[in-house]
Amino acid sequence: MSLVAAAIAVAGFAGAPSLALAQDASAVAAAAAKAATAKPNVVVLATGGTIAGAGASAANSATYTAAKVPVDKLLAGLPELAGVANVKGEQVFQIASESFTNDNLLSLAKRVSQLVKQPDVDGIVVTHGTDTLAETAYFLSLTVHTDKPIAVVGSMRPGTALSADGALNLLNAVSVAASKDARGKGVLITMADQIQSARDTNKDINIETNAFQSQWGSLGMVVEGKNYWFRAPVKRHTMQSEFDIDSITNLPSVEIVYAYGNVQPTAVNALVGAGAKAIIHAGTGNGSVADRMVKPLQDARAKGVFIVRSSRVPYGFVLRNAEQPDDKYDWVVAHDMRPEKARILTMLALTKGADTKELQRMFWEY
Ligand code: DAS
Repeated sequence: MSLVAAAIAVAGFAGAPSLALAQDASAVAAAAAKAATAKPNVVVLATGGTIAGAGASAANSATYTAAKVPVDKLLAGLPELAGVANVKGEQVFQIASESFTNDNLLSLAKRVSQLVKQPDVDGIVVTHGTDTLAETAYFLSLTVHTDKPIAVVGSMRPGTALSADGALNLLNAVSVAASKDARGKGVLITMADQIQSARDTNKDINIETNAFQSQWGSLGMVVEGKNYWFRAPVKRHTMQSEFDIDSITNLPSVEIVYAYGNVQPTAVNALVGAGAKAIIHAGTGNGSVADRMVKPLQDARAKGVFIVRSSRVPYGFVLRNAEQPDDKYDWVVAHDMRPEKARILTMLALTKGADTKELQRMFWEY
């Protein structure tokens, strides 16, 4: 139905309109068209996850299949979006995010980079599984050169469940992506009404809707379409980043070793043998390394494999030369980066041929 016909239908006029009515209707149509052009243009790139999930019944809030609902259905199920922005959807992937690969990261980031260059695109939303959402969001923050808002969003419950969180999360994400005051703040994670920095936000709770937390706190909140800001990021991102997805075609093998009581060097030796270019050591405490692990890691370093000391402890940050003589061993510390995010930054650093000194600088700056 055309806008004019719709206007007439809404006005309750039946049959052929008089000239006056037709003029009213065309004025309504013109106003509607003007309003549409006045609204920001947001592209929603869908990759799968719970936000696209479906369960067998409304009582299934935790038992469901992820990555089922296509983006057009997601958007059609949220008519409130029309009041926020002109929204277009693209189905980039349809996968549960635990299955994301480096190739998925590269192709998604390249698509985002293409779209943000378009003058008719004002903001981007990426819908994503929550399991690796924070890694993807950080990767985008490090590699996409734009100050346009990019909001990454997921949900902890499928849309079929009672008190599903996906619809409001998606509405909020589009609202933030459409906001001028969200420009220049780096890639954002918008879950449970929070606006958080991709850099230091992680999935800290695996069964609650407020799953995403940052030890440094949210940047702000989005409530009924309005953003309330309380702080801004101080680390480099997007426009200030030295990494550019448009010039990256491959990501090197950077792997993670998790420390625990009785840990053995088996994994380290296997990863070095498999050609890892760097190993992120997710140590205990402040990035501690078991005495029996020091030599295997030194041997790896001697073979040219970078060693980055991170921690399995979620909050705080690893001090350089505290638990281990990093200067002497030529190792790097991951600062406050979780192991899986330290891996993202290290992969990108190695695409630039960074040495240990450069890699450590990047951990202080990003
Ligand atoms: N399997 C999870 C994922 O795709 C589901 C989710 O929480 O989004 O990350």
